[in-house]
Amino acid sequence: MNKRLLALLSVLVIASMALAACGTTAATEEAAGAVTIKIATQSPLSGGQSLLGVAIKQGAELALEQLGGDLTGMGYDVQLAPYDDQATPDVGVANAKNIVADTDILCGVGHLNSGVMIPSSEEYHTAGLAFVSPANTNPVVTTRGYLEVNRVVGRDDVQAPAAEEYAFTTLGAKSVYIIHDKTAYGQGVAEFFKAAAEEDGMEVLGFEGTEETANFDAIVTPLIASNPDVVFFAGIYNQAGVFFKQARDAGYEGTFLGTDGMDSSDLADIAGDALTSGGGMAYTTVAGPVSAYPKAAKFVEDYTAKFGAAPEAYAAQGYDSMGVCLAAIMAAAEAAGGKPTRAQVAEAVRAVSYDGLTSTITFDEIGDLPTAKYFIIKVNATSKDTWSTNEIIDSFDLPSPGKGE
Ligand code: ABU
Repeated sequence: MNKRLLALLSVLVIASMALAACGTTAATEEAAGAVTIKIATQSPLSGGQSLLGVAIKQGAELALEQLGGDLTGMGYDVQLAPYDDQATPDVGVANAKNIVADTDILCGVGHLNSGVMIPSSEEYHTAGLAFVSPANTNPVVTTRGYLEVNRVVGRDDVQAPAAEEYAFTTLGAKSVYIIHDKTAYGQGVAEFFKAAAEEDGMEVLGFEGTEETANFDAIVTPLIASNPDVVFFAGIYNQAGVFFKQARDAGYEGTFLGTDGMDSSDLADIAGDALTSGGGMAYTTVAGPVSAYPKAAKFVEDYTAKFGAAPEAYAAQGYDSMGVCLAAIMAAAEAAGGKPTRAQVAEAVRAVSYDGLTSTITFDEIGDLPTAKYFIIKVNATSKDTWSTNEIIDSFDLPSPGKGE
């Protein structure tokens, strides 16, 4: 072999070694067969909170179908990997271990419940797997400062004081009875509300945690005796609805209040006219009705056509969370020149600027929206099919409180 040919061969060998060291390109991956990328969802797909959990999964599924084309065009087979956390921490963590063990999963959307997200995300963090939460509002979700944990909604240390301000200033309430569901979400919300009420000089006549779901006599009896102006229920609609009905039937005439865990049309089916009789019912939320988001009109049409029912709360946020995952994977794949690593995707999620249905999504240094939207909703519905008649009383944008100490 002459010297010139030898030199050319050396150059080719060095170039191919350099290419291998940089990772494979999408084209070479595709030549070897379609390369799979999966995006997980985790939310309750069964049980009493599944209306919201299914909405998250379906929102994400629609986004993958509508927005996954760029990655498919690069030769990737992009798949949804849905998991049912049953709104239960142990199930969420067991699923999380399976999710992180599947190396094709590069990003995730979930959960509904902060009490499930907080322990499950320890697994995501250890495995370097980015998750985007469409619904979790407990501050601890992000204040641990994990790169892999992000959310597209606001926080309970903002929405619970907003609920208290509504009770104290708008309703003129002088006394409150606080009930929570003993979860990270419910207890956290209850404590934020209580602190704000005490600061305003509102009388806190009761502060009870309960996991009861059927017979609330033990709480309703002292509540009726203390006759608070408002009852603040910090928990989720499936439990709250039963309680509201029993408290109204027992003669409570004041106002029921809650936060975003109330935002489900199932609440109206469970509680019926307990929501509109007496002083009625109102709640704060971090996920407004889809009609509040000007860019969501086509989403409502497409979602309703595909799934046969209008989107419930968090469906649009599920869509946006999937949109963030897809945009981040795309950016990371382009930068890497091939299938990105989880670490590259996690960095890309944190750096994203994504034009979503609910806002232009960027994350601060702990994975919160720098500014989030909050709503106060008055309930007019007494059955599922009239849930859309609920009224937005107020909405405001407030900055994230950050990491705190
Ligand atoms: N914020 C939605 C409902 C519950 C949660 O964060 O646990």
